Amino acid sequence: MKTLLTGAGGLVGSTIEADIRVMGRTTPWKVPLPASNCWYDLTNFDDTLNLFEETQPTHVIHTAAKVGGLGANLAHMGEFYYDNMLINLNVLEAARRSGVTKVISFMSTCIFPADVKYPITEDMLHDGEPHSSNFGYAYAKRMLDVQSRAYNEQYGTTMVDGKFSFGTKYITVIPTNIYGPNDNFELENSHVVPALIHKCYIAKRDKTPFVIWGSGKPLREFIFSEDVGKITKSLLDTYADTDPIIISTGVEHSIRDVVISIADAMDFQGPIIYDDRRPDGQYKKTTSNKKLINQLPGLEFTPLQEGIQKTVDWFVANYENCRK
Ligand code: GFB
Repeated sequence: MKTLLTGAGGLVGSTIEADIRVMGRTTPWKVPLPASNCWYDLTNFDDTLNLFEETQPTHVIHTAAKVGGLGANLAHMGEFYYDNMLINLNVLEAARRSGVTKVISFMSTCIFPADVKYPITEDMLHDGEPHSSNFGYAYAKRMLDVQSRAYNEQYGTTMVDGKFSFGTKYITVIPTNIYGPNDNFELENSHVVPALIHKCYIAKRDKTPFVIWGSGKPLREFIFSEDVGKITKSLLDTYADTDPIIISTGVEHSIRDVVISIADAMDFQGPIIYDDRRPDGQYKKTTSNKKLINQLPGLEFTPLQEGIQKTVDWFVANYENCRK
């Protein structure tokens, strides 16, 4: 087995061991890379095919994507659609042409229909429009499920010397809001946890208020990146189905809960302001993690406060060089 990991420098990718670790050439990466990492532009098919022909992997964990938080998706809807469509089409087609048998691709719980009954389950994926705040990204990500199923349909089982042999078994996982070390902490375009950690750091350093977007009332399920890395490796080894699988803790927290956890972890005592001129985005996206727990019984998740403390400690220790 020879595993290739795309998005190796990213939030989830940095928690996963792999034989070939691929960084995105478009990533403005500030942290010096270990020499073993290689750089490819996955929005370019020839570059991507060259990567697979050079390395000949048998399994792929595909985490590479153009990602961002609420602010970034609202401001760059078209780019999020275009870049992610190219990356996903290229990686799955290059994998297929190179004879890769198993691919795990990453989608996200924000791509489910906005108007849906809760808790969300995997079979609701295409039951309606995604939330208006990120429909470009959401539709591009949903096509990973379509492309994986289409390939399994056409290339899933092949006849070799008159005998059935398994071809592509391409699956998708659907994690909820992931947070942890090595994230993008950029103030305007990153996800809520890294953005607020960076803001709280500045508020404490400059003795200014800690400003939160929106009301703080929306609910999110947050999962620590190291847990997602472990779960992904287990699924790569054990998950034999081809339907998508949600990766979430099944525990919801309000944005206000997160704010308090970050202020505690940073030992911030100053004023906290909720700026209702900024959007709340989707109110909630409660998911069911029943399928995951059935697949990996006894699974334990890092509690929010512990994960936040680890992320704050990493950010403070790596402030000079991290993505911000
Ligand atoms: O992670 P986030 O930006 O995106 O979280 P989504 C947005 C929520 O956090 C909204 C609140 O309720 C915001 O009002 N928030 C408060 C903030 N302060 C801030 C801040 O300073 N920055 C940010 N970013 N939010 C994501 C998708 O949706 O869900 C991703 O954009 C991904 O693509 C992820 O799929 C799972 O949670 O709304």
